[in-house]
Amino acid sequence: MTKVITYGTFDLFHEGHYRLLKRAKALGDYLIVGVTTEAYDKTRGKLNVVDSLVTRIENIKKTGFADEIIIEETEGQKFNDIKRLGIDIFTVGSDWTGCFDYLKDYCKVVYLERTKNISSTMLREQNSHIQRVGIIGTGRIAARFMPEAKLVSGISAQGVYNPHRDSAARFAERWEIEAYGDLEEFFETVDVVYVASPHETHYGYIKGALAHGKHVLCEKPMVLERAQAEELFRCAKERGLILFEGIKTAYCPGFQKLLGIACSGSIGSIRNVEACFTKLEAPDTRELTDRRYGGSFTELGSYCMLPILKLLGRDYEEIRFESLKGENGLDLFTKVSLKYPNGVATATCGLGVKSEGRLLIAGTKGYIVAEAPWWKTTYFEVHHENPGDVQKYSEIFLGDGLRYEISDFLSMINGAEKHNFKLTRGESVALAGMMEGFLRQAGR
Ligand code: C2G
Repeated sequence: MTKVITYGTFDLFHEGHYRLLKRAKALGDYLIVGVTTEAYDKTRGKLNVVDSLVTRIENIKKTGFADEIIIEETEGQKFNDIKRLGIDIFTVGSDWTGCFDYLKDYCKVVYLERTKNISSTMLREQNSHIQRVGIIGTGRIAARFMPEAKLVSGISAQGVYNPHRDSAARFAERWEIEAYGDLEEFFETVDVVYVASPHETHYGYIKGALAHGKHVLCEKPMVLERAQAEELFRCAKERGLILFEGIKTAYCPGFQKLLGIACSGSIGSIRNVEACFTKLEAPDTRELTDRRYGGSFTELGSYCMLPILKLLGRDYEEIRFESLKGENGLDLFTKVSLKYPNGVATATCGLGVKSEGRLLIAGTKGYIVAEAPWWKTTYFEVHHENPGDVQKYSEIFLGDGLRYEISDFLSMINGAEKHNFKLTRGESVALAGMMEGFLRQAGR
């Protein structure tokens, strides 16, 4: 008798799960399915699991493919199960290709092709919660989005669009999704859109996606003009759609904790915020060669302006940009100084100058400091006049951190949260206005 084992969460049970189990069963005579517990999913960083363990088990039972169902509770359990249960074949979807090769010493490992198209009919009949996401753009950030989206339950990567069909095809092959070179066809096949194309193309793509009735998650900076941001938010509101700017820091749990403490009064009234983010880039990267939209402020300014807007607000009296430019006129280093009625702030961004990337929040009773990479906040300290009076805080930050914004975007779509307080529309509009002011001053 050939014994086969497979594992998964099997949340919001769909066609991809069904086909996986069917083919797993066909690999042998006896199929064991390991179902993850909520606690295990939490430790491996899977967010938004909706169905209870009982429901997920029931759904697997209903398929009739499983001869036995076990619970997966810990990391490293697979190895022990294979030994204990006398398994011949371990199988899982090809989105995990290579990840379980270490089990090859103990049994055969088979990666079954991931189901690309979770058909809309099956979704309508069985489950309306899964959002099929289409990705616009095939660059580095789009590639980072893929493994992160996989760890958010309720979203399934459907396809990618790039006017350069070759790029779309290569990306699609790597991530086992569909490639689209035709925007109309792309919009017709997906439920939500993730915009990860060059900055200046965001406006057009968002407008198109909203016109097709799609919710949009857009990479920062969402747009480069205040009026464009206002128009797009208005358009989304009129159509009952979510338009969401993805500045990952805004959604990560550590940054939320930091804001909570900063606003709790423990450092008194906030008077000064200094945020610095520098990242040395190779000279041939888009950030340092796109003469119109590249440079340090358009690239990193959203991160640095975020804590300033969150803590001191949008009503600054003055804003001043000072840049050091490279030979092609792009800013390699930009310092933004803001003056508020009761406070001051500086944002420092660098692509060609390296500095201490730190977030410092000074108040009338103490200060908070978070060292680099504070934009992926995992640790910060609260200090007071007495140098011995220091509180230390840490918080989890999983993977690339995009999963937090994806998870919040989904919650908004599903109506769980009415307002995106983590990054409000007003704050996104203000950021677009700053980008506009900066580009105008730079003569671009
Ligand atoms: N799957 C698939 N096609 C899809 C979606 C999922 O073939 N469109 C497969 C996955 O590759 C996996 C199974 O269905 O083999 C269950 O998927 P999930 O519920 O997402 O579970 P996962 O996080 O992949 O768990 O220990 C857990 C396992 O390692 C994998």
